[in-house]
Amino acid sequence: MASALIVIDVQNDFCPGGALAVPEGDAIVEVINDRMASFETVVLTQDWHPAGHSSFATSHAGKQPFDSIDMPYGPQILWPDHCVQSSDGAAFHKDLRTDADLIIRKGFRAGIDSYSAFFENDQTTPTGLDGYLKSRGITDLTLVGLATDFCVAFSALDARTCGYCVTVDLAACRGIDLDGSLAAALQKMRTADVSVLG
Ligand code: VGL
Ligand code: ZN
Repeated sequence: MASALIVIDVQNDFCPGGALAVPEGDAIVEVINDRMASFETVVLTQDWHPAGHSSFATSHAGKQPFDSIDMPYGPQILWPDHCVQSSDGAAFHKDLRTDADLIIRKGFRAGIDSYSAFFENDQTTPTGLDGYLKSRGITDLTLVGLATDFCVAFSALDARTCGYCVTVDLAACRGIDLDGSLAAALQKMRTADVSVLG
């Protein structure tokens, strides 16, 4: 059994003071750094949008952040501009250990969002992470990071689809919780046999 720690989107824009701040988003940084010591393989993900990305409310006339729209691939929540490529907001939290084996960027195509570390929001376009992990013989994943109810949950569910044994460690996650999204995400993960700790 080979396992990897997947650290989702621990970036300035998701921390207090950031453009899409997750409450207590920075409180998990030291917890995650500690967890890294227990894994031989560590992967970081980085939300990485071009300016004017289609997931930004500012790209749609008359829309506000947290409105929903229909995209060709399905419904999409609109967000404040965040994690714009090479901006300070897109950088990892300054205290996060970044000596990882792989950093995978996602959400870099203008017309499609990518919550999951495995597939973009069309649920079809792969990011390449599955191939990386499988070719290294990794079978078990522990997911931590931001936000529990979006990028962590979507990644965990796709990881189950890809056949991994998946744990989400809630002590090292924080959620956005938009209209009950946190409870719904926890329920979906448990139903999909994700081991939800905490
Ligand atoms: C995320 C909303 C938009 C996340 C990323 O990391 O959970 N949420 N982009
Ligand atoms: Zn994003």
